[in-house]
Amino acid sequence: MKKPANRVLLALQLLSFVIIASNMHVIKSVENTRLMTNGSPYMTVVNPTTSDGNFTFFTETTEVGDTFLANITVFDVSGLEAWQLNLTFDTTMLAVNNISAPADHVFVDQFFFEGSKSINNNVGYATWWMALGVGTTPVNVSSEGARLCQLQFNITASPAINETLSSLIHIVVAGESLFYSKLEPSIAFTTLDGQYDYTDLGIHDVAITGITLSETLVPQGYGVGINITAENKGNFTEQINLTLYANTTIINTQNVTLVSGSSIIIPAHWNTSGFDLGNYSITAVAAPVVDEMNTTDNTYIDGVVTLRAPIRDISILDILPTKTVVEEGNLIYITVTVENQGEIMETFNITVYANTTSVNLVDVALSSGNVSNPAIAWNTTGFTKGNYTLSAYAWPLSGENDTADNIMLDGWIFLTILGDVNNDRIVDITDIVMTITAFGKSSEDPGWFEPNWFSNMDVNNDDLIDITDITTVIVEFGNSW
Ligand SMILES: [Ca+2]
Ligand SMILES: [Ca+2]
Ligand SMILES: [Ca+2]
Ligand SMILES: [Ca+2]
Repeated sequence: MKKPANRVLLALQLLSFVIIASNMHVIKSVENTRLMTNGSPYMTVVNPTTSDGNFTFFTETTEVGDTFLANITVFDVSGLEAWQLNLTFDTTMLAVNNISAPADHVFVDQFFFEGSKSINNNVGYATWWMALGVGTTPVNVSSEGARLCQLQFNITASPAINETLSSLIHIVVAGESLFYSKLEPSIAFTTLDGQYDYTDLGIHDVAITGITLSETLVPQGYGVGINITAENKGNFTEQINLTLYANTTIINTQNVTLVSGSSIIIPAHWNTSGFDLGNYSITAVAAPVVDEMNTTDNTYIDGVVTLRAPIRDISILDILPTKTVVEEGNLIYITVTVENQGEIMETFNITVYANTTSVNLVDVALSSGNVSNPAIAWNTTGFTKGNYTLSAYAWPLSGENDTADNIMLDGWIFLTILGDVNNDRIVDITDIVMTITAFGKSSEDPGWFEPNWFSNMDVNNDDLIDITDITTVIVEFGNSW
């Protein structure tokens, strides 16, 4: 395009125009997503991508060195013959690479001049101007708008985590600088600056990174210790809601707070009571936190727990009557020692027999590994005199394999007449001597039971051998059967 000398002169004159009307209204708000004009002249910084004045970027998709375009656009202008632009920006985060005239710029169909472009990325401004040649028709711009020029910005700084770097892309107006933005001939106009925001939102990312099982072959009903390693891979303190599954059944939930960059081992416990026998895959899931993008690492599947049938085994260890010689019709107690040798709490019955006759039955509740000594009463009323072999039988449990130890035959009891402490069917001097010899013994003394059975001389069953017992045997002297 040719630039005759007289038009250069006009352009130079334009540069010396005085300050335009001082009542211009500068619109600072950049929250609009749609440019609103009211029919009066208007100059704006427009993001060609969004068609508004906002230049919003995030570190997820934009990095230092990326560029973006900004249009300088005017609306509702009549008789435009020249424009001049001074645009400022924050040099700590932005630089201008270039100012150019887009293919549809406002003077493209006319004969025009352009000034030299001035870009200063140290101070932070970019200036340019264009003017129509003499004899050309001034341009009218409708509310559809027309572009004056286009700038390419370069992003030069990155925000810190959770920070936003912001800069106005500011149209300098009269009164702010000697070189300011103008529309000629002396067209008053309002402006809308661009708003640049570059934000690092930070990352929200929690993860489960490990599962450790206390054991993998477990008697059903036993507890399983499960340690879950949770990690906060993001930039914020997070509340982690953890759910543990055995196959698809929730077995535990946890809630822990974890600061950025840290990991923690969360101990959990699975009570396997009520779960069927078999294999269970253990899964830990951390619920996604707000704005979490990477949720694939929130689920961790590791380890199989096999629930097996618990071993059930009870055992009779001993039988001990309070005495071996009993007056016919008396009540005596037989202490049965029983052990739960299995893996779970058991409730079962023990029957005590005299020879083959059941004399009593008791319920026993016994936790795993423990021993109990129930004293089982035998009321001998109705039993004929004579010798009875004692036995105790613990009724086998469902699934109990070792039943050989559930029965024990041990000891005997002789039912006889009162005073026959040596069970030879007669009350004679031997019984009297034995009772006198045991005088003073009590149930606290050694030999009360085995091996001496002093208890047999306690004929009135008051746990003490005294004159009453001796007198009783003397009174019964001579009786026999
Ligand atoms: Ca995650
Ligand atoms: Ca057994
Ligand atoms: Ca005797
Ligand atoms: Ca006594």
